[in-house]
Amino acid sequence: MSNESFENDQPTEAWVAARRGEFRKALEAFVPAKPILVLSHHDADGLSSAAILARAFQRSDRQVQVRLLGRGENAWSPEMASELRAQDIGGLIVADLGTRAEPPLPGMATVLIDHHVPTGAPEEALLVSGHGLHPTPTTSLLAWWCAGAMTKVDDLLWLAAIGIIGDMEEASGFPELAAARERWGITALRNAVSLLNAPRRASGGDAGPALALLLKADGPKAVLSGHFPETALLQAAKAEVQDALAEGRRAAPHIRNNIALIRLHTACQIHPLIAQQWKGRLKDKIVIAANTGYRPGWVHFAARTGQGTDLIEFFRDHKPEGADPINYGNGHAQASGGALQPAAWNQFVASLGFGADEQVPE
Ligand SMILES: [Mn+2]
Repeated sequence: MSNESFENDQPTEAWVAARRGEFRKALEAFVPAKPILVLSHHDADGLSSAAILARAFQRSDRQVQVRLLGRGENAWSPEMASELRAQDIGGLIVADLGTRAEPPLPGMATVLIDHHVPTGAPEEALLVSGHGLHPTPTTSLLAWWCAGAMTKVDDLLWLAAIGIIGDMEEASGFPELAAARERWGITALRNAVSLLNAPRRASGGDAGPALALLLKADGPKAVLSGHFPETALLQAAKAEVQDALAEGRRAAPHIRNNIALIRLHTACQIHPLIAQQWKGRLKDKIVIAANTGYRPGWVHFAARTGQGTDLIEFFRDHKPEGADPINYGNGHAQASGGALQPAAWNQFVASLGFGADEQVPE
């Protein structure tokens, strides 16, 4: 990333124009006769990023496929590498999935679009990163800026807003959000985000219907209206998550020193929501919501803090043996988490000062 286009760390027009230029140039290395594969995260920001890119490629007469990464999946895992090698693609875009030094598929023309704290800077791929900018653009906004290098995307601005709201950057003051709010209405946008985030949080964990809606809807009202059959699937997922949340809210935090630990056991991905809720009530604590029911053989956890603690550093300082760096302590300074197998979890909570009651069977 070049320094000359920074001004007070804000994403200026010059910064955006420079990224568009780099993106356009990176696409020249994609093989035109073969489909482009977009790998993306299954939350609202990742889904909207994938939809923006896929729709822009379609408008540019490029073949494109989207592969959402679901629970327990990682773009840099050996499983994903072999899945990628088995496909005949002309280029790869990795959106909202983090950043590492090595490309997911060495030798493949690759663009990474992301806003998390990078765990390495790729040499072989283009990195479009919002990290370090204030306010920090979400992946959806970065994707929308990049897509503007290919085609007209004004009508897709609502998708960028979906990611901004989904990643809780609503108060960041991006003019793009203000414009989307004016055109599509903030209530419809917020309600759409809530619905789109439901399927990946539900026990089924399949965000496919949410993506399908974003690939064809012309705005948030079309996501919500029921005109498309996927909306009913999202509503059912949301009802299941609401039930799990109602129960999860009854779990009391266990406190040691400056750590509040909340134990959950549900197939729904509610641990980030529970951690977020307790963060507001336990302002001087690091809140960790741990879920033993999300994926068999694993403890998944979300951490939030309202204080100045850097959670990336906190997790580095308490890293147990056997923690996989891809699945542990990444994300943002005030919103992190991960997944540990029982032995590593037990070591982790013991190092925080918790007793036997927080251990899980190994
Ligand atoms: Mn994101």
